[in-house]
Amino acid sequence: MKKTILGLLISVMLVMSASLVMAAKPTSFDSNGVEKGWEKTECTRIQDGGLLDSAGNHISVGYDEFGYNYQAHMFNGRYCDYDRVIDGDYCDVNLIMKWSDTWLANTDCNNDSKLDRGYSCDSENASSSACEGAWLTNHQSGTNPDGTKWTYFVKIVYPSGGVVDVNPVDGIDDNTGGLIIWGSYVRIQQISNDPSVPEHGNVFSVTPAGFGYYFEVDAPIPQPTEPTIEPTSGYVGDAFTLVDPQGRMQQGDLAVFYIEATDPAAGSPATDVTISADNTTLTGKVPGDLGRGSYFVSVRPTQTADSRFGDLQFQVQ
Ligand SMILES: [Ca+2]
Ligand SMILES: [Ca+2]
Ligand SMILES: [Ca+2]
Repeated sequence: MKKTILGLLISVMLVMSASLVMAAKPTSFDSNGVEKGWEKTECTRIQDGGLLDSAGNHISVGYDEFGYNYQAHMFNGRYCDYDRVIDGDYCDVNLIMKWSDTWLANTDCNNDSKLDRGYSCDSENASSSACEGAWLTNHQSGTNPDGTKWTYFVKIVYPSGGVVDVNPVDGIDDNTGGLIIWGSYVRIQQISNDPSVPEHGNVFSVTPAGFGYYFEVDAPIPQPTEPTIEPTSGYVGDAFTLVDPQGRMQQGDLAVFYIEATDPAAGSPATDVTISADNTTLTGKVPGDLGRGSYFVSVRPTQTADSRFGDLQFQVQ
């Protein structure tokens, strides 16, 4: 599919200029008296002015005519305009890109009049996004010849420690399992919805695909937190607390304990169950008729209904 190929080609265009000269004081010199170190100066922000694109146009805060909003780390426009030249191929494809500050910052801190890339890895050159904490997403959409709509989403990251493709040499990063792109990056997730193919949902992802797994900071999309139960073991009659940060429980739900690999509908509901008003917290007591063993706890509206979310393990002593 064309859109898949497009997805592989897109990157954020580098903003460049050589016009802004910063008044940085030299702090060290080589044996010939040539400056080799400069005082750290304030970073130049877009709103300070002076940062230019490759065509010599000033960039400013907000969206430009192409669809870039460098201040917001976003592009929202036509695919054909991502190269900062209006028109071209695939103008009927909508494109949204987002990127981390490590991928392309909204400041110039090394005073070369370009927005920085990978500043935390190379504060002197700051010209390569191949740096831990760099990520980019593409979200493309369009209309097929038959009138149906398609969407395509891809998450690209710089993997911690860099790409390794040695064993086996197969274009897949040995550490993350992600598909290697542009030599230094991996695609950790691709989602396609296209009735003409057909494709519906996840076509590829490493596990887990959330950015939060790869980077402790700078995660753009908070991943929903899965439910927990505390404690995870105890005696019959013991109190327990089950928390679903997503608030998917409903008043009146049951917390059914059942032995692994048996039918939950034949399990035993917890006693003294109460659910908080915000539907995030269920408290109850381990049912009194359970023997020792490994159980699962299913939160469900009725004994025979589906679980609200993934069942949780509990060990009865
Ligand atoms: Ca173009
Ligand atoms: Ca720079
Ligand atoms: Ca490999």
